[in-house]
Amino acid sequence: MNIITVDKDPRSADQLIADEIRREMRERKILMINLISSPGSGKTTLLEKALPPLQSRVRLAVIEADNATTNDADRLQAIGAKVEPVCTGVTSCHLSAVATRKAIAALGVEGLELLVVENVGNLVCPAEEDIGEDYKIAVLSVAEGEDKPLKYPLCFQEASLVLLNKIDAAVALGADTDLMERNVRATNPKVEVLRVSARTGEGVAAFVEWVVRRVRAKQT
Ligand SMILES: Nc1nc2c(ncn2[C@@H]2O[C@H](COP(=O)(O)OP(=O)(O)OP(=O)(O)O)[C@@H](O)[C@H]2O)c(=O)[nH]1
Ligand SMILES: [Mg+2]
Ligand SMILES: [Zn+2]
Repeated sequence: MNIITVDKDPRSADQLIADEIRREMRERKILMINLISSPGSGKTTLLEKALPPLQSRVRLAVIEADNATTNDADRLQAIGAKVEPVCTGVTSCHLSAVATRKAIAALGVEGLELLVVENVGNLVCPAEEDIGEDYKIAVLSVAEGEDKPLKYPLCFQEASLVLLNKIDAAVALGADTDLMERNVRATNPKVEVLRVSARTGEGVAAFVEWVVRRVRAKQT
């Protein structure tokens, strides 16, 4: 069987814009993280738990990308975060570098130390797109099935950190969390993995420390 592969042109217009964003964030010493995952893995719930302790230590803002609705942006605004919603439109399944640049301009990032992006829920395209971030962080919930890292490897290969979420529900779901973590490491042996529950708050402090360490590292 012939398998057709499609490679991305590294000099595409989008890539040039991502490079521009990365340069601006380097000059401004702003750490930019990009949360990617399938729909419903718990990105927004994790941010609802992690942003209050993060906001007491670093100046941050959030870009919230969704197909439709500003539901997630509203949720984060409700906890006092500065948020720029981006509706990608129902036919677009990821945040592009172009849309990210527009959101950065609308937000006004002067004086920030951290820019958090919640990408559209989708295990494929957001992993392919460079939006100029320092780190992609993949959120994988134990409800999704242990084989997901093997079936959608790019998401985990591109990530520097994997948050294994909903561990509070692992027993009820009969999920094998150790196998899931092994499958994550099989796709990316260098990746860091933190087990968390956005519901109970377990592991969220470790995630906050992971982010703050990198915010400070970028400033030195
Ligand atoms: N039991 C449990 N449920 C969780 C946890 N985190 C999130 N949820 C639930 O999972 C559902 C989806 O959570 P969201 O935070 O909206 O997920 P999301 O990844 O932001 O979803 P999209 O933005 O649509 O991709 C909600 O019903 C949450 O309450 C967790 O740690 N444990
Ligand atoms: Mg969300
Ligand atoms: Zn897409």
